Amino acid sequence: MSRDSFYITTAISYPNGKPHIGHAYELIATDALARFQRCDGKDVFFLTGTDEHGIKMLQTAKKEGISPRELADRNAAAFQRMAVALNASNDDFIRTTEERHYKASQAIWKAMADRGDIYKGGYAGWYSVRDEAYYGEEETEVREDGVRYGPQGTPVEWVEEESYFFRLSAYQDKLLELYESRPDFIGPAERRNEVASFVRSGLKDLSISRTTFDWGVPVPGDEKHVMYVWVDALTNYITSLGYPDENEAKWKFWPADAHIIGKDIVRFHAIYWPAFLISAGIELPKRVFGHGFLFNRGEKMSKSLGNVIDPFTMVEHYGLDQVRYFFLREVPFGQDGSYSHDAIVNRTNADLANDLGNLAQRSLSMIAKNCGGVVPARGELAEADKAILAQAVDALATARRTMAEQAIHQALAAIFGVVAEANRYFAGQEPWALKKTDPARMETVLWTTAEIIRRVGILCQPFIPGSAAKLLDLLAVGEDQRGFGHVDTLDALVPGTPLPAPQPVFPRYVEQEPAA
Ligand code: ME8
Repeated sequence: MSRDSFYITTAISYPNGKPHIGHAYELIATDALARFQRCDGKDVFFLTGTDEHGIKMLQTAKKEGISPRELADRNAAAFQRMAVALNASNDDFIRTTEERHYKASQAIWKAMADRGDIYKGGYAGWYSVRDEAYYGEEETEVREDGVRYGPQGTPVEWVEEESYFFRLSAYQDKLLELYESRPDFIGPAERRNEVASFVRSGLKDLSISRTTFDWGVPVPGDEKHVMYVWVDALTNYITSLGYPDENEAKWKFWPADAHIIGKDIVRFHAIYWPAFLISAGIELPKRVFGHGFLFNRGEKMSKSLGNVIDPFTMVEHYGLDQVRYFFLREVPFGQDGSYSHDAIVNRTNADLANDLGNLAQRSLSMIAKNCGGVVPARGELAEADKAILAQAVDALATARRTMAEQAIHQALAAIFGVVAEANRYFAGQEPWALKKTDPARMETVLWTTAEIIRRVGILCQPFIPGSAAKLLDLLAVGEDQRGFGHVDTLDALVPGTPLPAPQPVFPRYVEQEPAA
């Protein structure tokens, strides 16, 4: 039987600058969602990449005195390095300047044109280069500084030129029907309400080509025009699966299970993208999820504002799994979040170093010292042992339910709830006292604790993959015994199996003394 497939994507980032924490956050979260389904036995395809066309790229390149391609090459390499530094498990990294992507973008254009949804006209209206978005006049306002701004607070400029249009207005009712009949299409719910009310207020046809520059995918049959960057950008999600060659093996992953994107670009994914796909006769993705924005102690970060924290530096400073854990646990996925040095240190020291790290270190050291370095003997399990082991099984059920709706923080809360309870269990059972009074019971308690660590280690893999692997290594759990199917068994840790010498897995963050 073939395994169920699961396709998940991040947005593709503009490589007009280096990656920032917002990009890292989206990649880490999507990676956790992808790894979760892999651990649960699905055949997963996970895509990320860079969105290299558009006026923003062109203008930045001009400012730096290089070509847009040089700019794209330089920064796309940094985004690729970031994916490696974050231990992202993406199966492909797409760059929209690749040949395969030109092919896919021109094919979807032709499919929409064949459907009669593309016509030539003239555009006159407002455009935000920062958002690469067209806005209706009623969405803009002139502020005190005399500059006109769009709804995301970025300046807009007047554009007037020959342009192809997509008949978006013809899709208004179909889109409303879609949001109605598939309430899970857009998440979280507040994003769905925003999108639906925007669509209800009326959709105008969309300008989908430009003639005043040539940095983009040429319009098939009229090479004076290049495609509007969002037409080609959105197409990346099917380029990677081999579109338009639907015989290509990877096409089985379509439709996508989830597009994970930031809340600022939900409009493109929940309005334009389904309209393009319906027009081109392609199935719709199952879900578009708009996560929140990260703020540095409450301040919005952006390349243009220049208050960007480098994800590489952050990982080097706090440790990769510490950064991954902090963002996934601390910020309810879907809401905005803030980070600060103190919040990262407090959260990771409390949950990783103290709760999980100490529990593992204390129990495994006791096993090394008192049980001859092998998996302890398991006597009959007491109610307390069974209760804590059952809690890990419940946490898996909770994690499955919450991860299916991208509530990553809730999945982690359930898993670390087990860790907190396991600490109470360990303290309450006092295996160090049992050593003298009831050594057989001590072994059972240590076995149960090791078994809890095995279960938690398996459950933690999607979120903190490197550290979870170390924990499972310390328990000599085989590589093929680490899927979620192996959580609910009492037969995995076989008494008498030799264990490696215990090693601390989660170092405590210690504040450095300021230099004298
Ligand atoms: O929007 N916090 O690219 P991009 C959290 N190329 N997420 C953030 C963030 C922050 N401070 N800043 C940005 C684009 N993001 C387009 C996407 S998809 C076909 C094309 C998120 O480099 C943002 O919401 O501006 C988006 O999902 C992703 O990072 C890339 O942003």
